[in-house]
Amino acid sequence: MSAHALHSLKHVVPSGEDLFRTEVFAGLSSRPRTLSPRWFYDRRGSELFEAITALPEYYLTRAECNILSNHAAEIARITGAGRALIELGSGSSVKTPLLLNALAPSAYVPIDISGDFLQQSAAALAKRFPALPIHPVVADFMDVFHLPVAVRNLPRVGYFAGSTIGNMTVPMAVEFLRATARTLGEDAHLLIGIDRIKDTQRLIAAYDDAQGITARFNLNLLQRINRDLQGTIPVAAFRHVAVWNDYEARIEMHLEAERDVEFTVAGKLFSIAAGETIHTENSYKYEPREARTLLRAGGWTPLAEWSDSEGLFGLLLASGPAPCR
Ligand code: AVJ
Repeated sequence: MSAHALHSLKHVVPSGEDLFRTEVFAGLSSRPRTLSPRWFYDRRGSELFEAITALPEYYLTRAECNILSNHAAEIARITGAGRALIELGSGSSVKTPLLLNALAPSAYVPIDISGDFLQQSAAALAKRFPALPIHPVVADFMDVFHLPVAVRNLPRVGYFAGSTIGNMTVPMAVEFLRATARTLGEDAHLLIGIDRIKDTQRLIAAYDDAQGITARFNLNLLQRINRDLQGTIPVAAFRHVAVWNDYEARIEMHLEAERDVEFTVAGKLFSIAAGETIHTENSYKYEPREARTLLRAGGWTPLAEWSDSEGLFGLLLASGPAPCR
C-alpha cells in the first residue's frame, strides 16, 4: 500500500470508542456471536486480570515467574548484555524487574495499548532502575509500529510474556511473529512465553476458578458495553463458560444467555435466545515441538527453551533473521 493510501485510510478507520462500537455491533450480529478479548482490559478488567494472575488455579503467571527467576542468568548469557529490551504488551508486568536485573539492557521499551497503565508502570520502574533509559510506546503490538529513535542503533531482544500469543489463531500468530521479526530487525532475539497442553481439568480450572474471578472478568465485558456504549444488557442473565476444544487445542471462553434476552447497545436492538453464547476468548496451547514449529513458521529460530518443575509452561528464546552481508 502506498504511503498516500495509508494516510487517507486514517480518516475512514474508526478509532477509540467508535472502533469499540463498530466491533461490538459486528460481533453481536455475527453467528457465532463474538467479542474480541482485547476489549477485556478497561480499568476494571485490568484489575480483575491482575487478580486472576494471583489465583491458585491460574498457574501461568507463577510458572513463568519461576522460570525467569531460575534461568534469567542463562538467558542473559545467550542474548548478551546491552541490548534494548522491547516488551510487547507490557501491562503492569511483575516479571519485568527480573529480566531487567539479569539482561542489563541498555534501554527498555514497554509497548502497550493502555496509555494510563503504561505511564504508571514506566514511572514505577524508573524509580527502581534510575540509570535505565525507558521509552514507553503507546501502540497495539498487532499493528505495525516504529521503535523510538533512541533505540534505532541498538541490537534488540523482544519479550512477549504470559502466553498472550495464545489469543491468536495459528495464521494470526505466524503473521504477528513475522511482523515482530521485521520490527525488531537484524540479529534480534525473541523471548516468548507459550502455555502448554496439559490435563483438561487443570486447564479448565485455570479459566473457571472456584472464587469466580474469571467469571467476573468475562462478564465485565458486558458491563463495559453497558458503561461505555449506553448498553442495556441484563448481565445477570449471562453465565461464564470455559471449555477445552481439543481439536483446536484451545480453551474457549463464552458468555451464555440463560434465558431469551433483548437489549440495546448505543440504540441498536439485539435479541439472543436462551442457550446461545457470545464467544469472548481463545487461549491456544502448544506442545513443546509445536511451539518451536510455530516460531520457525514465523521466521524465528529456536535457540533454547525452559520450563517449570511441573512442565506446565514454556519459555522460549529464538533468534531472528541473520543480516544480509
Ligand atoms: C493474557 C491472554 C494470556 O489466555 O490465559 C486469563 C487471559 N483469560 N484468564 C490467558 C485470560 C482468562 C490470558 N492471556
